Amino acid sequence: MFFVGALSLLLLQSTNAQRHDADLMSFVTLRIVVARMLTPPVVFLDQLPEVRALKWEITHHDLTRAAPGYWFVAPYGQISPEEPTKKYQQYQVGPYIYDSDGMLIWAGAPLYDNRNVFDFRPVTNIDGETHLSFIVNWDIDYSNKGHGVVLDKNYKVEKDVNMLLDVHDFNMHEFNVLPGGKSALACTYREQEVNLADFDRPEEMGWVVSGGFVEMDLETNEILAQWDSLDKIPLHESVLVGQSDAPAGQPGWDYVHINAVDKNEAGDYIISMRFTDTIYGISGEDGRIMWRLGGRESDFEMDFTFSKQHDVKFVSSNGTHHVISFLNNASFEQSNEENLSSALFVELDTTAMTARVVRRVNRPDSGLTRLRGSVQLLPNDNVFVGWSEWGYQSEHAPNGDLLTTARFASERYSTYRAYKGEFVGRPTSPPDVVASVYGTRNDDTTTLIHVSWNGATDIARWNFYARAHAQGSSILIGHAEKHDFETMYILDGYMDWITAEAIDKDGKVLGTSQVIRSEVPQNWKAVGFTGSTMGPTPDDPAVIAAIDKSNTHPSSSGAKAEDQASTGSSGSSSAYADAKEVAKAVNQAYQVVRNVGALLVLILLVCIVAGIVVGVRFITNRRKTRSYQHVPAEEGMPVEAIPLRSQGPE
Ligand SMILES: *[C@@H]1O[C@H](CO)[C@@H](O)[C@H](O)[C@H]1NC(C)=O
Ligand SMILES: *[C@@H]1O[C@H](CO)[C@@H](O)[C@H](O)[C@H]1NC(C)=O
Ligand SMILES: CC(=O)N[C@H]1CO[C@H](CO)[C@@H](O)[C@@H]1O
Repeated sequence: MFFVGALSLLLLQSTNAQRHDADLMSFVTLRIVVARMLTPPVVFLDQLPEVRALKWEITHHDLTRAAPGYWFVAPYGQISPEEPTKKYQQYQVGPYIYDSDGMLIWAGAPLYDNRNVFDFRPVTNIDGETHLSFIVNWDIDYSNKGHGVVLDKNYKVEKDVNMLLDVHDFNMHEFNVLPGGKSALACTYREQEVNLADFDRPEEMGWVVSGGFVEMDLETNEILAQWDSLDKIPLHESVLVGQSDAPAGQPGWDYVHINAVDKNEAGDYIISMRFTDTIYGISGEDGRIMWRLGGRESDFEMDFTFSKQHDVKFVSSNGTHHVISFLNNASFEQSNEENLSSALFVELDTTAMTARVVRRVNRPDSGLTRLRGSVQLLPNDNVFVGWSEWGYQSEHAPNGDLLTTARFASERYSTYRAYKGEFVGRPTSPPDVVASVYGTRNDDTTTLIHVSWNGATDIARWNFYARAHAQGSSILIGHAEKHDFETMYILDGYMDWITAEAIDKDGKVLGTSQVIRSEVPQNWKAVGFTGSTMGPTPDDPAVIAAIDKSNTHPSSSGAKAEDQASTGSSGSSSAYADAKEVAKAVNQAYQVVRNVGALLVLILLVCIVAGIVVGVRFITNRRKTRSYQHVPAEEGMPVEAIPLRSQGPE
């Protein structure tokens, strides 16, 4: 009777969960549900992290000219951390790597327990390898102000720096690891009280949020350099506040809104202030403003305009002549000065004081990026632009041709910045395998294997092995090309003690899973099995493999059936047809389980009415399920205003 309850709960849960999540991927290997029975009989459902990565909508205009590499994004629903009671249970926000077809490579959400991260990027300037860096959001209980993290290719934390200053949080805009990886730049926001003399009101005081940056030592967490706008950028440069505005209380006028910082080889800095429409060159020697580009007090003769810019970076610089890149969103929440946003590459001559646009990439859908965004020059001279909202991003050839556009299938998420780059990922945990066995007769069983390896790149195919018993030798039972994050493999027979082996394109073994037992129905009779109540016993894979070699039974192995229609890239068409048959059989088996389950819901209800305690965690699971619908958005609030002001914990 109790397995009945367990089964029904499982079924209820899975049907509920599917309602509001068509825009999310789901996986067998990353969604592990274990039903355990104890004496006295109480049903537990242990649910490990469920990873639900975002799906993409992608248009490739010319994939042949796209730069090699993966996409690095950090989707979030709302910027501020959520209260524990409302905490979003499913793992969708956080650092994610995809390939250019939107295939998931790494779901990093479990690493920081579903916390928001920002500015997730590949870092190539430390040594010969690609590292990963990002900012982890502050804790809701304010036990941590957030931190900057660098991971190695094994996804191990290499550097983890805290924000030591008197600021509210580790600001979300920038974590810029400098060449060599010894230090990194970050933005700071500070609440300060100022005299309004600059607005000809010397008798008045008001609060402002100043903008600054720090250079932090990644080893010691020491602050190597810091700079703040308060005594450097007067109020009247701001386009957000005016001469006659009433003074503000805390947190104060967000009068500059720093959103990017970079450093050149000469040791000077470049910063972007969104609310002065200005890019500033800051001397590394004494912190003075060397020049202003744009805004009310531009020092340059310019052949262009820009406003509300983001992600200002040096492309090249020799101290006097610079090429810089930035996103000219030309707009913010309340108004726009231009009709569309663009990525700009500008050549600055700081001797003649001229600024010329050398490259412009317009937003492909002619829209406006009012918030956030990023621009990245790729090694092959393509430009990769993150337009931010809904993860909209595009890649452009040197001649301006649009190569790819993509966005999240979901409008519930955005990413602050988006990056592209090559990366080798070698997780230290083994591949994840799940196998299950179905069947109605002893001679008619099917084994369904799912395998994935979160974060592993370069897997070309999977080899599958089984054993006749725990100590049996491992026999190759088949292989499948990897075409998706998770690979499904179906074969005839009851295979057990299964392992999966990840193989790269040269045939090298990248990693091997642990030996796992195949899951079987809790009650074989209930799923229509006609043989003994004990169910079938595991087959000897050596026998099955031998049959396969003799080629009398093409469907028994080597046939691949994937979730989506197969690309038919491997296996003969007859093998594929056979695999489809097998897949159908398995589906029917699922169907049987489902129908049985529906009947059992009734029985379950009877149990509950009778006062029998079944499934103490039913309520818990319902709450988890419901939170699929709870996708927070900061309604009615200017998104960037929320965590960026140095407010105390709310
Ligand atoms: C910097 O580059 C410009 C243009 O390429 C060149 O004219 C100038 O002499 C260079 N300055 C230094 C200090 O190398
Ligand atoms: C923006 O678009 C409108 C209508 O399409 C046009 O009349 C206007 O000139 C454009 N403004 C700019 C600054 O390009
Ligand atoms: C093309 C362009 O950049 N347009 C506007 C950008 O923002 C500045 C300053 O706010 C406006 O003056 C430009 O017209």
